[in-house]
Amino acid sequence: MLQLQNLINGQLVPPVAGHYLPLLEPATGQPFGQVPDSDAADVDAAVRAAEAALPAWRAAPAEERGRKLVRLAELIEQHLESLARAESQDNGKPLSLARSLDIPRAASNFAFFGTAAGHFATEAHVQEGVAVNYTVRHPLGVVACISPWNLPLYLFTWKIAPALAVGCCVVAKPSEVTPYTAFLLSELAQQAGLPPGVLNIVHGTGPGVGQALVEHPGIRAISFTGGTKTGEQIARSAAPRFKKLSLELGGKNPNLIFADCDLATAVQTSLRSSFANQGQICLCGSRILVERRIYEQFKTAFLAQVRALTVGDPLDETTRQGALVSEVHLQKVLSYIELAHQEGGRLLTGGHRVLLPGRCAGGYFLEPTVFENLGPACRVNQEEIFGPVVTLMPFDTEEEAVRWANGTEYGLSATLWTRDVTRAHRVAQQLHAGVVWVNTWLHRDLRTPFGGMKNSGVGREGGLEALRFFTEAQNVCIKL
Ligand code: TXE
Repeated sequence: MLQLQNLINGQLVPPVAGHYLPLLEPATGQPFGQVPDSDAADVDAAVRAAEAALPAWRAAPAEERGRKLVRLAELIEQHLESLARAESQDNGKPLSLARSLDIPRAASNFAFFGTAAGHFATEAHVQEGVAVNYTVRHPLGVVACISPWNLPLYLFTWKIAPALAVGCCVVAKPSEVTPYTAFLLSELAQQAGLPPGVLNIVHGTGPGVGQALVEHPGIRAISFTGGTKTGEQIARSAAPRFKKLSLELGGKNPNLIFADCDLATAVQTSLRSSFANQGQICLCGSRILVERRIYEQFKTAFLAQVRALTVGDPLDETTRQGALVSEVHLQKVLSYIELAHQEGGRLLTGGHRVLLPGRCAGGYFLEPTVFENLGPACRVNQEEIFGPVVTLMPFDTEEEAVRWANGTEYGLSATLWTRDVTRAHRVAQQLHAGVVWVNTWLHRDLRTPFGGMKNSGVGREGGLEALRFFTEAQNVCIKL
């Protein structure tokens, strides 16, 4: 049976108290390993190792740090297949998706921030004849990176890479639901030559080791991705200790589809933005608002594609919908399907658990599901479901579409389909969303800031914003 371990001070070690949690495979419902159920003692050992490694790591030239991160990116690429299989086994996503999205983007994170560190400019201001002011951006020190289960290695590395690039040392905690690839990264980090203590990985539950990490006095900043409720809890714990926070939280993202759009592309991309990763991506477009005069046309074409999505064994190359991450999460999503019926929704396709034969008989599978006839204010259109469930709504005016799009507590992303470039700019800038895609979805340029508005988050990750987050600015003034 696979037994994962913590990475502390460059060594793979068991949890101090010797407690473990079971690792379940979502596609089968069967245990395939154990993960440490670490506690405050493990966190303390990790923070002390990070503190010991910090002086040399932060003093190293950015280019030297960067080379190790780029080496780690190369090792991830060399182990792409084994990492993709581990990701698929742990999370339930199709192997094809782990191979094409999750693992390549984890490598890109290290490659991008490994080179960005060398281009991390600062600023100076000259007061002619009086003084020169320049800004020094010092690494914060030992920081915590905490990530969710939906894109395990992708989001884990998305935080770790910029922190290491600017000279911080990291204590990282992956989700206890999908820790496998984070464990495999521990082994690659050692091969890449990261000095002991620079990167430490502790496994365990949120309320257990996660809370201990957030509260530890040696942690200067917390970069968190996960649910809005959890973000609230972390902010409450961090506030009295004046820790810097970056919170990437939930979403309830709208797709606005205008009649002048490229309909075939809008349908095809909406299929991905609705159901990729079984709808378990915070950036998924779960509310599809369609201009009334093409509503029936869009609906017919969209439903035909949804019904063609194969729900199956994630290891099968033809599978487009794998398993949801856990029985608990599957039941949560099924409860929202029941709620949609109660709120007057008309089920257009899906809506049922899928029982597969063979090795996947005990897996957590669900049909991709589409409802219509639900108003913008109902709970199904207000609350994050985080599964393969979307709603279709016809709108009559641009103003109505923008009002509905903005009408939730979230503001993470939005997708806009129109050929009218003036409308694209006008509507995009009215949307309360940290990321707006026009005629595309999930396109990422790592140089750009990423994050949500309203209850979707605080702070920005990605690009120079991420590097800046892990530093604190000092202004030096020289009198002339
Ligand atoms: O989140 P949880 P999950 C959101 C997505 C969904 C959620 C799903 O919208 O709501 O994440 O991921 C740890 N102190 N996003 O269920 O439960 C926990 O162990 C410290 C948004 O995993 O919040 C796990 O490692 N840590 C995002 C992590 O927090 C605690 C993109 C997340 O757990 C803790 C992806 C505590 N008290 C998913 N409690 C975006 N906006 O980009 C839990 N944890």
